[in-house]
Amino acid sequence: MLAENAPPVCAERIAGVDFLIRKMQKITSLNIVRACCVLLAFLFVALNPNAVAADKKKAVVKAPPGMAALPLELPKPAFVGTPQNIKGVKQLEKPLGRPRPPFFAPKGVKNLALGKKISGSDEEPIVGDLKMITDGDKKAADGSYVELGPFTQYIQVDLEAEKEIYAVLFWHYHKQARVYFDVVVQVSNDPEFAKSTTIYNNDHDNSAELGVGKDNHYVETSEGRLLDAKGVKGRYVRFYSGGNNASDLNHYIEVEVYGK
Ligand SMILES: [Ca+2]
Ligand SMILES: [Ca+2]
Repeated sequence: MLAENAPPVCAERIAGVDFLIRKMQKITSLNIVRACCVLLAFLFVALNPNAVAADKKKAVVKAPPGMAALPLELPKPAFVGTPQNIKGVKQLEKPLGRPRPPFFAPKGVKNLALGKKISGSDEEPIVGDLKMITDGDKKAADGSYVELGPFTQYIQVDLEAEKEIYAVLFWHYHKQARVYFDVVVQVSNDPEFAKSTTIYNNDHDNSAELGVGKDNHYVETSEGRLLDAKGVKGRYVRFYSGGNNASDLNHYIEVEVYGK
């Protein structure tokens, strides 16, 4: 009985196995073709001279003659991503979404504020000491910021001589995303600021009575706020603020004044 039925079963099985082998071979060949296509596409993009040139251009922004990028040392970020808790702030600058590009200033420019004397409208801060504002520590942590009283307050750096100022960089607070109000930065040769040059002002309603400002509100980050001071001459730099979106208080972690 079995012997009679055996040949057709065997032939059927062999045909089935043969079909499976051919199917597998077909699938394998298809996968090889697919892998080759991916590899070719990758090589085309990677070795394309235009793509390579564009990549190099992106990586190296050349300094104009006689200029160099400011040698900034930034603290570690304390938060990442787009802040969600800031609502109802008018003229709020959108975060760049990538690191700030280099800032070029004449060669030899350095941070003149490091270790320099700080005075201000609140010489007995609620937290910390004014000298912490130029001590080089820019960390977001508690113990690294100075907390001044509420409403409009200022701090002032004495560079000890008239200097050409090319950039000003400052951190109010960067443990969480915050917006400080009435941020005004002025340069003067007069410690009383009877005459001064304003290099930043985002007091849009003149509540600080220093003039109506047109500059943007911005979110504090570990990159700090970098201002182009365009070579303005002066010995003193004054920083105003009028509270922030979280409280009426004012804070400083560090200020830097780049010049020569
Ligand atoms: Ca500091
Ligand atoms: Ca205001």
